[in-house]
Amino acid sequence: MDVLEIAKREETRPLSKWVGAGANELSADSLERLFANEIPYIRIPDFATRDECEHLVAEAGQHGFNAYRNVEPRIDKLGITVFEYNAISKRRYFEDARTARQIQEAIFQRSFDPIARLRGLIEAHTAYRARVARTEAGADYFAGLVRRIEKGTLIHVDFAPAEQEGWCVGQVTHQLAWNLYLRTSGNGGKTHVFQRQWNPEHERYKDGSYGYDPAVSQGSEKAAFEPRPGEVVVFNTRNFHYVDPTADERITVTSALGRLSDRELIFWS
Ligand SMILES: O=C(O)CCC(=O)C(=O)O
Ligand SMILES: [Fe+2]
Repeated sequence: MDVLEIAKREETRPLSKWVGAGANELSADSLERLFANEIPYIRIPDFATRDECEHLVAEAGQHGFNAYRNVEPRIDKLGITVFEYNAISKRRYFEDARTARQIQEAIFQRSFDPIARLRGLIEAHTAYRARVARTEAGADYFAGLVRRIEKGTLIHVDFAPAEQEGWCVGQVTHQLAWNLYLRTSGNGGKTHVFQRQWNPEHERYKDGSYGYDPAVSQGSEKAAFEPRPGEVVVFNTRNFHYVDPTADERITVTSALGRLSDRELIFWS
């Protein structure tokens, strides 16, 4: 093999290290670097005030949380996810999405709407338009769970092209998640992100539910952050990631944020 060919191979070898550190502002540049997997996350400090966060928690508390099916350790949430409806049906998903949206509207109206705020930031600081995902037939997805992850998560990825075959959200080219941290504790609850993106050969590490054997992340750099109330953190969920258990409460509002084209982003949960 000649030198040129070796150099070419080096170029195409997947990165195992971040090129840069996490960013502290959402900009056209930081967002592109997140899509390109050059940086581990974008933090947006003071996205919401403590008061706004507490109001949202109080309003969400008026409604019943439910646990993800077949997820251990337990994760509670308000709202629905496409992932759960793989085992039910698309028709039921869009029926249930209406009810979930009504409940969410009631909560956001009495506190504030983090999706509208994030969309505003994206459209002000980048060239993308952002909207809640919708089918070609005009059915709206649900976006924006209120979620309690207090016992931690397994190592996993969230990547619709691999998980949501036949759903239009499965057409995204890149997938991020944003979490607005409403309540956190200084005691645990860190989020860890590996510089390793899911590909089909990783399926042999799958543990039967949504988690993967930790060996899947061997040899890749890891970044961690300890979230603070009021901040939004955005990261690329095609990377393997997990959350530590916490001794106290850990509540977020969250959704996926996918890139459909070089102009268009969609939200869904
Ligand atoms: O709660 C977090 O910090 C991240 C949870 C997670 O796995 C995700 O948003 O995809
Ligand atoms: Fe995740």
